Amino acid sequence: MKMKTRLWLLAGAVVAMAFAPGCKPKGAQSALSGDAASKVYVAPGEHDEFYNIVSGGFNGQISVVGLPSGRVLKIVPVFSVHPENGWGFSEESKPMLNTVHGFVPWDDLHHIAISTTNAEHDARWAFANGNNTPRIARVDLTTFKTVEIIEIPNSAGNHSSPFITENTEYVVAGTRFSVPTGDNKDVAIDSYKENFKGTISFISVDKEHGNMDLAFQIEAPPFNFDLARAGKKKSHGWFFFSTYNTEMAHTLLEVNASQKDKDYIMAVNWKKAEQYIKEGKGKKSKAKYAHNLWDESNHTATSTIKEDILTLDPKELKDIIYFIPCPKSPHGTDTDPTGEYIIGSGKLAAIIPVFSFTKMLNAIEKQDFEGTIDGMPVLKYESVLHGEVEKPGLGPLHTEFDGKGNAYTSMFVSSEIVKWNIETLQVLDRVPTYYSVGHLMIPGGPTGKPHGKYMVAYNKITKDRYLPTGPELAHSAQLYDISGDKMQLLLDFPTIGEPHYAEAFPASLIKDKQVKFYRLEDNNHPRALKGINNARVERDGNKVHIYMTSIRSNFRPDNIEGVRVGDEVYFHVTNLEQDWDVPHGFAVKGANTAELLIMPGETATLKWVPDRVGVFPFYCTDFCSALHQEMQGYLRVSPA
Ligand code: CUK
Ligand code: CUA
Repeated sequence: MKMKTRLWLLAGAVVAMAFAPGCKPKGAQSALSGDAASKVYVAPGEHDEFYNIVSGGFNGQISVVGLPSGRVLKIVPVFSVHPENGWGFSEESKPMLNTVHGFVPWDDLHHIAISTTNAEHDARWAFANGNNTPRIARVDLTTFKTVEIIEIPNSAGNHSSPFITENTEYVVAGTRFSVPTGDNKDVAIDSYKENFKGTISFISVDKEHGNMDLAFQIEAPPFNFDLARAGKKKSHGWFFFSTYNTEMAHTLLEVNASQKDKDYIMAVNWKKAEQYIKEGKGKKSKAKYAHNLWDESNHTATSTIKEDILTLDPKELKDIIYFIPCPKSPHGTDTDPTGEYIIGSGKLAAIIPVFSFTKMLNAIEKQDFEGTIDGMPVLKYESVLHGEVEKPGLGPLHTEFDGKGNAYTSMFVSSEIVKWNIETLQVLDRVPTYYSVGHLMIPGGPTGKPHGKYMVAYNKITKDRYLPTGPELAHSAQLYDISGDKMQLLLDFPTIGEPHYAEAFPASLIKDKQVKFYRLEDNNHPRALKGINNARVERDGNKVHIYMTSIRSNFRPDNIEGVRVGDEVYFHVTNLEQDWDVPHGFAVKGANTAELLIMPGETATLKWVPDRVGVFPFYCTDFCSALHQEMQGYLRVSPA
């Protein structure tokens, strides 16, 4: 009882401080060191050492940042439309944002997973989650383009994703919000415990092309699942999900989901689950989901609605799920580079528990359980525990690793990062962050091969770090040198959107694999042109197809007549350039469908239904040559 009161007091303090964020960490000196500038200076013409792939949070995008400079290199639309390049505006790209609810062009993107082989970054793809309308996207890192999005059925609040297994066999997603499963969901909300379910989805990834497929789902109790990690090396074949709201509350979670001193880490034996699926033990059911694929050969996306699902029920198959008690409302689990240690980050806990994979296996073998949940074994905290990090700070959220036996945990409430030794559990160093840090990132940090040179803190509160820009401020990232014993602050840099997780990998992995332009002869778009000769206008009923070319510095055709009010006009613009870095833009006065940006060798389509008579100029929006300003034309619209 006494224990409980203390935890409640702590929880109260945590909540109170969480409502007063942005206060400078007390007693903490700025860790800025004298030679910081030279360590982040990337001379003009030089390249950064690492690509940092950063989630954009509520903007639904990914930004690509160079490290150590902090320079933003690109913004990639993922669960968003993007006025910079016409993504979500062109007819070809719209299907990428299709869902069973129709076109959903904005979502909330929190986490990045970079593909791995043997638990090391191969950096072929970046995976990212859409939280709100549950989706997982795959971004091709040779084009930095979103090439696939798969919707996740039987899920809501897809926060607990994407996490990958060590050879990118699967991308995995857990439900934040449990929901009634299947397509028929009209049930009373207070029938939560009976009718709502958690779900863990295993999405297979094709080794060669990366294509995703919903392989199977595992039913889970209606807990809220938070961040997870796959086991690696010795723990390859397992998955570790943090859970909260194991009270199974469906209202006022702030209070009702913080009652118990411990929630759980849910350990999933996915190799076993995979075996059960192979043995035909999956139950067939239906729930619709969209699967959208970008085809680089015709520069066009297609969206397919699927519905067949295979589900495993761990109430019957009792050896796929085990629960490890974990204090308190954990926000994430992380597995160290060896795969032996599993770290829980209870955001309301006063310690950081470190679990041992070996001990977990022993406990399972000895059937050393303290009980069951729906028939699934609950292990004993002490028998799985390696040890606890004491007094780490307040509000532990996320942990990364340097590959030298150390872990680094972000402390949201006390605004600091704490470095500790995984074996001895001793706190070795702490540095303040300005201000409340959410995720932190070490290049290669979640893999078996971290590059323990830099660490980045992605902070939630910016306050006074930059020139003020009205009510909305850029979020702040901070770069630290972690090559020595003490962490040293090197650089503050503003970020795009609200970064949550990010990953980084050596630029050498991909910089020579970048697609510079698309070969015209490989362009299989049905409306593509291979040269200027076939530029033309074709009418098909009320549809007008304009086969247009763009090359420095003209459009053909550039005087278009014969279009009538109410026609569906399709501008199919092929960029004939065959050189790096020569996109052309396309904009028509009054077109409420916006603009295009067309890469060299690519065809893109702008659809517009003119609603009035007139002559409408169009022009290229991307400064492409000395005669860019001459790159224009007219569309005449006559009465219907
Ligand atoms: S969450 Cu943002 S700080 Cu969405 Cu990964 Cu932890
Ligand atoms: Cu083409 Cu400007």
